[in-house]
This record gives sequence, C-alpha cells and structure tokens, in this order.
Amino acid sequence: MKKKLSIIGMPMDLGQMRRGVDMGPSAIRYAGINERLKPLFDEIHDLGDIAIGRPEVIVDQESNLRNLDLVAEKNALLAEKVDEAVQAGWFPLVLGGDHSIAIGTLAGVAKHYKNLGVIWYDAHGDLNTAETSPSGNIHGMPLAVSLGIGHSKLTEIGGYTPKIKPENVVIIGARSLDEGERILIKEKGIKVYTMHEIDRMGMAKVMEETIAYLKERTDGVHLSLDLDGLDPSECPGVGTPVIGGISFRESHLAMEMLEESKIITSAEFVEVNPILDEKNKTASIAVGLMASLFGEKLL
Ligand code: EXY
Ligand code: MN
Ligand code: MN
Ligand code: MN
Repeated sequence: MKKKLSIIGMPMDLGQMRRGVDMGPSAIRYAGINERLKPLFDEIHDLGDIAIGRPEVIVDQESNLRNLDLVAEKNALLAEKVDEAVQAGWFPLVLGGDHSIAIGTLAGVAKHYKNLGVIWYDAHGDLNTAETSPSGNIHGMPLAVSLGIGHSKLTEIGGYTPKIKPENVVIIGARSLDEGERILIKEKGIKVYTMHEIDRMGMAKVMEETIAYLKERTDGVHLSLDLDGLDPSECPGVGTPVIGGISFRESHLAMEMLEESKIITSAEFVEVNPILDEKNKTASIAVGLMASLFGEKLL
C-alpha cells in the first residue's frame, strides 16, 4: 500500500490567552517539514491551513469558557478535513495551533475506529472542564472533551460522543496537573507516565509498556504531541512551559520506537509558539520528531 501523508495546518490560538501559537503551522513549514518528510512517503499533500481569521476574544457568559463558540466552529471544520483524509486513505498530520485543536482532530479520526488509542505526550493532562479549569482556557480541556466530558458544544463536534475510551489513553510526560484532573485520572483509571516514571524506568521501558498496552486493546493510535511535554530548555517556544520535562533525546527515541511498532495511524504536533521561541528551535525539533516518527534513519 502507498504511504500517503496529508498535512493540515490549524493556526488557532483561541483555546488560550497567548497570541503567537496561531503562527505554529508557518513556523513548522519554515523549519522544512515538506522537504524533510518527502523521502519518507510516496505522496504528500500539504492541504494548507484551515481559515481561522482574527476574531476578537469572547468569554462565554454562561460557561466562562474563552471563545467557546469559535473553538467549536473551527474544530468542526478541522474534523471534516481530517475525516476526509482518513476516508481517502491518507495519514493525517495536523499542525497546531493550541492544543484545543485535538478536539477537532479526534472528532475526524475516531469515527473510523472501534477502539482508537491515544498517546497524549504533554506536561499537562488537558483533562479540565469548565468547572475544574483554573483558567477558562479550552486548550486545558481537549482530552476530557474527547472522553465525552465537558461542554456539549465541544463534546458533540462531529455529531457523536465520546470519541475515545479512558482505558485506551496513555499520558506521557505529565508534571502539571490540577486537582480536578487528578480526580478524573483516578476515577477513570487513565494510564499516566509522569516524569517520575520516565526518570525511574527510562523512556525505552515507558514506550515498550505503552506500545504493548495499546497494541492489545486498540485498532489505531493517535499521537497528540504537545511540544511543552519536552523541557523548555530545549523547546522554549511554547505558551505554558513547565520545567523538568522530557529531553529531545528521549523524545527522539520515543518516536523511533513508535515507528518500529507501526501502531500510529494519525498525529498532531501542537503548541509551537514562534514568538516565544529562540531561532525557530521548537518548530525545528517538532520537524525532527516527525521525521523520526515516520521512519527517517541515519544509516
Ligand atoms: N491546566 C492548566 C489549565 O487548564 O489552564 C494549564 C493547561 C495548559 C494546557 C497545555 C497545552 O497543554
Ligand atoms: Mn496540551
Ligand atoms: Mn501542555
Ligand atoms: Mn536515533
């Protein structure tokens, strides 16, 4: 079967407060994504960016969620694009944008699987709801939304809910969780490898376990990679940096192990903010990780 990649830019910054993450797709393209991935696929279609525009920030009076209607509307557009790509046999790779875009990506992908697995590579749990969120920022909620927990304008995108099951999710790299997120993780039994486990077991073992766990229970796996999962010393261009993160080397190994396992069926790389970056370092690391994920080899 031909290896076909569909690249979809989602320049959305409406799920949080720091402007600049809307330039993530441009920064990733500038870092050479097309050239770097070209040898790894038979065909690449860069579909360009979903139109977001420059809407003004509106806080939903009733729910206190920032830009609720716009985040819902734009994610519905993304879901359609992703759905079409999967339907036509293309691997969808979505470029963020803040992490609220995972709501749309998963809405487009999950309908094609009975048991979609998700690897949530992130410093955060992104498991907040309007009730537990300390910020009202929807980029802190997409994993909860995809599990069917949250505002119905978000959970119902794509016309079905939930998108995924808690037992099919693995969070890797967590080091900043809010109280409500901790409760949800325990209540739902979500598998989490915090930085503690990564330090203790090493990334190789974490990935071996993650791959074995997902292989046995899922029929496809989406990789949702938030660049703030990596340490800010290496990836400074993110809106919500948390020290003590995953190294580039560990991440590179993780991507290579995922490639060897052949379990990944869709992916997104999010939260690249070139305004906060140093010489496009974070976008370049994102492209390097994509290359490893798709099989770039030194020899
Ligand atoms: N937990 C905090 C909140 O909900 O506001 C911070 C969330 C940051 C989410 C980032 C992108 O992964
Ligand atoms: Mn995130
Ligand atoms: Mn994060
Ligand atoms: Mn290597």
